Amino acid sequence: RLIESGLSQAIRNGELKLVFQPIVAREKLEVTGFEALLRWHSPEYGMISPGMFIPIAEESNLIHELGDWVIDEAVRVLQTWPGQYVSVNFSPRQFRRSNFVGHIVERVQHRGVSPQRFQIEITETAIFDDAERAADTLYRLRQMGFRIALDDFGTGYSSLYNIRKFALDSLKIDRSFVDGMGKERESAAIVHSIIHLGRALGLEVVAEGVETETQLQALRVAGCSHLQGYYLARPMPEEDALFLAKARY
Ligand code: G
Ligand code: G
Ligand code: MN
Ligand code: NA
Repeated sequence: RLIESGLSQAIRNGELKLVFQPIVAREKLEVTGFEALLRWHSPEYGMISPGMFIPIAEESNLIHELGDWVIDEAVRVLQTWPGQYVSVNFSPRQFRRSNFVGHIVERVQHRGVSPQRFQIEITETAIFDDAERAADTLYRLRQMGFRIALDDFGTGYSSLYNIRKFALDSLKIDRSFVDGMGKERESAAIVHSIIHLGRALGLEVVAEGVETETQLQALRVAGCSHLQGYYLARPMPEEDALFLAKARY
């Protein structure tokens, strides 16, 4: 309750902001896009992680108000970059709202932003419950040119079923596999399998949570098309993202 009313106020009081983490291409490490990540600086409680408040917002309609704020803010910042895309996380309830496609089109395309520069990140949880409806939604979004990424790939249910059935552009390898790569054979094998699968299907494959030079090199050698993680760059404020976007494009 407390967080819920606090959060609603936080939106109005400007306590929320987005930070942006670069997603870079394998070869020359140029920045092709940025993932938008939500931050709440509460004057009362300090920094609160989205991992903490998104699940609470998800329990009420607040998730829509919050989500719309994120979309609008992401679109605003995106328009300052020369060509990169923004990748926005959507929670399952946002994705399942009625007329999700119309809603996104209105907030992005109708503001003169090319859908090719707006990536929708969803997890398998979002598409698992009603696969047929989800497939239809994704198909229509992709028809309009929006980019679709499957986040935390490998941790959800029926992963292989999902990538066969759904219109996607990108698979994001969950960082737990990247983290385990140098530790157990199993993680390394899973990472390699996802990379091969993605390539065979013509999808971009993004390794998340790259934290060391060793991981970076192993992933490049394995042919992973894109990389993201603290070793390359931490999530950064709008000004720094703009600087990087201009420098590297
Ligand atoms: O940035 P951080 O590691 O604190 O993010 C924690 C979790 O919150 C991650 O699962 C991330 O996907 C999610 N998250 C971050 N920003 C947003 C957002 O704007 N909307 C939604 N739905 N989830 C977000
Ligand atoms: O669920 P999702 O993949 O959207 O979560 C993204 C979260 O991962 C963000 O909160 C971001 O801060 C965090 N993150 C990004 N890069 C790294 C990394 O290299 N290591 C760790 N541990 N977390 C990361
Ligand atoms: Mn994500
Ligand atoms: Na992820």
